[in-house]
Amino acid sequence: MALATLLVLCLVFPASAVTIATTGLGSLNLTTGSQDAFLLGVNSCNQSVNVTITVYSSGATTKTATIVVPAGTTPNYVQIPFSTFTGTGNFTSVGAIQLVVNSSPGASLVLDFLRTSSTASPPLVEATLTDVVLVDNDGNGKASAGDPLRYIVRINNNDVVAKPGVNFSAPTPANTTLGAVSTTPIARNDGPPSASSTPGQAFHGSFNTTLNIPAAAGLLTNDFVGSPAALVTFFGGGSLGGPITDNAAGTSAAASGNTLTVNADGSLTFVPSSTFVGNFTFSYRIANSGAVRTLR
Ligand SMILES: [Ca+2]
Ligand SMILES: [Ca+2]
Repeated sequence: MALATLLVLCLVFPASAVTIATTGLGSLNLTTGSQDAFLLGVNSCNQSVNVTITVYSSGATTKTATIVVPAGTTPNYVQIPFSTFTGTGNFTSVGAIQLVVNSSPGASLVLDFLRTSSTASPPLVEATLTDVVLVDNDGNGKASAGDPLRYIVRINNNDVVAKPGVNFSAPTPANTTLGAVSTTPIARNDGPPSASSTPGQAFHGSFNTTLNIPAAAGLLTNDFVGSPAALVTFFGGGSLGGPITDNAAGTSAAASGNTLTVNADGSLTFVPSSTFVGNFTFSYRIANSGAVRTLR
């Protein structure tokens, strides 16, 4: 699986004066892995805007290119080859990258990412690996012998089609002892297959009858609980109203004469009012020690 370089950038609008730390990236080589272009990911853009990218090299030289991000269907990807940049700088010893967006009043541009890429769109499935010094024991601002690091792998499905069976493998980085590995849980929707469910279908209850869903058939059964295994932490919203954090797992919440109890293991009990007919919806949140995911 490909590992893409993901860059954290300074986004600058012309009206605001921002001082650029032109050595902050520490002489980063953007051509590593035969990369020869930037790829700008655009989440939304309601009108055509100009984006100027300036690459600050060591020695205070710069490379600059201006591109047009078109309005229209998104997500959109705009590739900017290094060869289209002008100036005396380079891409092999980079200290900073600056984006300046020029637009008319009323323009709305939401950028997703700027990364190096030799292709015109990201791979359908990709993984990014980032690392951070968790404790800088000697205070030198970088990884040293004995400093604990945290590596974070993010796997993206950039396609509109589900990708089951994705595996990630990577060697442990040199001079690193691998410690605890945690994975982020993913919650998936539950409920009957249609709004007009029938007896016998999942999460379907009978008129004026308490519905008991055991953990083995509960909210977590179709979720990826991650590691360490996530549990339900909160529930709310939907027919219950209010935010999802209104109710802690293990408690009961009432709405219009109905009572819902959701437990940490994903089991639940729904006691309908004597006249209740229809759909009763809510959201729940699952979390482990590493991350939080929310879904209905
Ligand atoms: Ca250090
Ligand atoms: Ca679920």
